[in-house]
Amino acid sequence: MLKIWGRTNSVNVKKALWCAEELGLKYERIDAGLQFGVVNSPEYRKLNPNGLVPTIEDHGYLLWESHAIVRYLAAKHGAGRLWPLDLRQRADADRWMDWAFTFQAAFRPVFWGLIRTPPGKRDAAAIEEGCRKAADLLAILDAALAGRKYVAGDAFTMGDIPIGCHVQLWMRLPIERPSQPQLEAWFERLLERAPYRKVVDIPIS
Ligand SMILES: N[C@@H](CCC(=O)N[C@@H](CS)C(=O)NCC(=O)O)C(=O)O
Repeated sequence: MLKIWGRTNSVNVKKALWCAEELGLKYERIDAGLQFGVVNSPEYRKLNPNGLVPTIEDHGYLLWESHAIVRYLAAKHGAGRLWPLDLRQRADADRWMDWAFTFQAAFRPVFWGLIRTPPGKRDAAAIEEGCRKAADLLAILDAALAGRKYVAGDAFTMGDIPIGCHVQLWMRLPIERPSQPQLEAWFERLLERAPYRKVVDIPIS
């Protein structure tokens, strides 16, 4: 059976879990990272020398890097659905997957500042700047979503998965957000999906 190492509140682990859920895969999840430790043990470092989550093992095949995991699972089990067969549609999906790391870098000070830093130690200026940069980037996605339901067209694909995990945090954190109607409508469409509600839209911690 597919094994997925990683704590459920990690945004990168959520990407692997959401993809597996969308594909209807059976998997075993093993807690690892932050309070669970595990990632610095010699045994885990043999699976993933970075000491990060997620990592998967699929019948003896080891893979780390969340977006590579999403691509692998989508290609293996979701050809013509999560994994677009049309080259340009797949490139579109790939584009938004890679872009999600650009968004993650800009947004990280906001998430870490508000959720993983005690109130007395927060850097308000860094949080504010992160919010501004994140909103500016999301304006690009908001515009791209005009006239399409999902990031790579009218069908849900792997391209929606990484950025969909980051946008859940953006939408649920107690921050001011500019009105971005296409982005909000897309988030509502993601919320209609049971796998998204199950593993992504969970309380933030
Ligand atoms: N680029 C990697 C980044 C992985 C990463 O930074 N994972 C974080 C969780 S989101 C982690 O392992 N942090 C250390 C920990 O949880 O102990 C990926 O996408 O898989």
